[in-house]
Amino acid sequence: MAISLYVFHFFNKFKVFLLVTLCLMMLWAAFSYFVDSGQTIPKLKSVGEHFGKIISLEKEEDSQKEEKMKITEGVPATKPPQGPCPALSPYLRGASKLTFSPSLTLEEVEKENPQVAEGRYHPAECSALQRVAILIPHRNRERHLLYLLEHLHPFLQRQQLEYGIYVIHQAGSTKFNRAKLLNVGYLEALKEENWDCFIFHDVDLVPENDFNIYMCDRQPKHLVVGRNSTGYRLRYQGYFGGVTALTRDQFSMVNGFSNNYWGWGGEDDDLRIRVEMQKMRVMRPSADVARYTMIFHNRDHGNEENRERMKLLRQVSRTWKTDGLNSCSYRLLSVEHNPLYINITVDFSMQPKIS
Ligand code: UD2
Ligand code: MN
Repeated sequence: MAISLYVFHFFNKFKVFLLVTLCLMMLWAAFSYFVDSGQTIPKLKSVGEHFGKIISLEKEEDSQKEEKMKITEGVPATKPPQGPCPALSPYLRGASKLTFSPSLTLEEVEKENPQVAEGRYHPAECSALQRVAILIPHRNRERHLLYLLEHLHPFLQRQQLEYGIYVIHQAGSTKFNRAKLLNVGYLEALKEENWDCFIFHDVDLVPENDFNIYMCDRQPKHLVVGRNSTGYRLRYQGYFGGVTALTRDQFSMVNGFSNNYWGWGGEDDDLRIRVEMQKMRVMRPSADVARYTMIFHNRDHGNEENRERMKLLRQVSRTWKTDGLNSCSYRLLSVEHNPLYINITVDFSMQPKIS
């Protein structure tokens, strides 16, 4: 009895200590079981390894990114897809008073138009509604050409057009042939771009109002209602000279201009007759917008009045099918891509002269 009382008393006194010891022994047994079966440590090890891999992958990606950045430095990022330009450009200003400085140089005009390359431009912010080729017949009018380029480039850019300016230069001293030069311009320009619209443009006519839009329409357009030298009034009802806009198809449908008008006059009326014969109707913008300044000039040497023109005009219905784009022969001397325009030089000296 005394012994049993002593044992009870012993356990009672040390019960907390004994319980803790028991728990520790059980934990150690469990731990050593896992260590022996090889489960715990490898798992921990693999997590560690994976973690290490993530860190090293990130390092690798960073270095690849750096490498890529080095390679693409200076190359513009790929452009986001562009929507069409608005029907009416937000940059239009309306009427402007034109000035022509006698000291202006081509270099100055080039500096003013850094976005123009080899005579061509397209808007950066949207895709233009039409691709327009401006065709300018030219001989010995350098000053006029400079003034026209000065005003026309910013004018066309404000209209958000994709465009190219072609100057078609007649070499030699053969009688000037404006219409044939324009046929050459059309044929040569189409060799380098499938232009939608052609603007046939005198070198000495500068547009005064940028609401006079240099785009083609469903009908051939005559853009000069008035000019300073004629009190801004239409010269006569069927007048179709100066600046006209025809689509690629409209111009091809009439077989282009006649090639047979040597010297001054008649070729513009001939084109109007061709247009009317195809049941097309000449359109004009409103008179307050279709205004031009014609830089003053005298009649050029080599462009004397064509006395045959009335006779030729009476024959259009018989001749238009065989005289035009499909019979335009010429000797191409050069095509030069200058910063502000494409210069096409042709020789017509092998052509029969009518005077
Ligand atoms: C009118 C017409 C023009 C044309 C011409 C008759 C207007 C505003 N213009 O112009 O479109 O029908 O009569 O042919 O009504 N050129 C040269 N160098 C020359 C000669 C002519 O570059 O030596 C070019 C130049 O682009 C000039 C165009 O041909 O603007 C028309 O010649 P113009 O200006 O002498 O004739 P003009 O003003 O009577
Ligand atoms: Mn003129």
